Amino acid sequence: MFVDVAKVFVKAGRGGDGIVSFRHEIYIDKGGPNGGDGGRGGDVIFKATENLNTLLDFRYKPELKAENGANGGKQNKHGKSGENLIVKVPVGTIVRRNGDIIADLTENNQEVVIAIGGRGGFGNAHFKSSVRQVPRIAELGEPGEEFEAELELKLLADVGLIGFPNAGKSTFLSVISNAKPEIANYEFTTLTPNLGVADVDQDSILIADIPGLIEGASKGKGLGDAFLRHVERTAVFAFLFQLLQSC
Ligand SMILES: Nc1nc2c(ncn2[C@@H]2O[C@H](COP(=O)(O)OP(=O)(O)OP(=O)(O)O)[C@@H](O)[C@H]2O)c(=O)[nH]1
Ligand SMILES: [Mg+2]
Repeated sequence: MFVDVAKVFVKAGRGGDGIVSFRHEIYIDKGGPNGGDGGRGGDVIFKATENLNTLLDFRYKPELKAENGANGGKQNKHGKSGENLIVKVPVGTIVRRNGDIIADLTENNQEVVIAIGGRGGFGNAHFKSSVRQVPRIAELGEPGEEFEAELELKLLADVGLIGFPNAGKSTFLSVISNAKPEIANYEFTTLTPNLGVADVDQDSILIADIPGLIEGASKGKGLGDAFLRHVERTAVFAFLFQLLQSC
């Protein structure tokens, strides 16, 4: 199934807490503070990949959480940082937060931090000074960023094939590229975009074939016009017309 919009809850890891601890050694009267700092919370990172072309996975995984940082330990032990969560998204994914674009992943392997992990808290060892030899305070870790991210996929093709249903768009794509789209002699054979790669000299171009448009599509007729988002960013449109109408 092809899905080009999705909402996911992203939650970066919480920073670990710093702790209060003092050295306890037999021959040392008053041990100094040795409470370690908490580790940093993991980030939620989106990574674009050419191997995906739908946001379908996010329908089943609506919550994306990175790991929390661990608390600090005795003997100045620094808490372990939380692992970053790396989430693969299709190239062409736009991420919004409250309607504002915060990321547009247009390149293969591009990575963007979507939600930042919280800072770990300082342990009491951090607060030792000449005037404060026995600090009994430590900080709590900070929460990671969390919010609902709105995802929209706008495929990034070089050429967009547009036309009435049954005009021969998918046939054209099947001839000039490696794609094997469904072809049939009825309207709306193509229900979701097909992508094909065509080799041109030493280069290759990406071609998108989208469902046919009929008059009134902007008002929802046929399959509507929402699929136009996938050819919004193409450099070239190719309009296909049927020259001979059999009757
Ligand atoms: N005679 C002739 N038939 C063609 C040509 N190109 C496509 N067809 C036929 O036209 C019909 C529709 O072709 P498709 O490629 O499925 O058309 P489409 O524009 O993708 O249609 P939708 O996906 O429904 O929008 C099929 O039966 C094709 O075999 C052509 O150049 N000449
Ligand atoms: Mg088609």
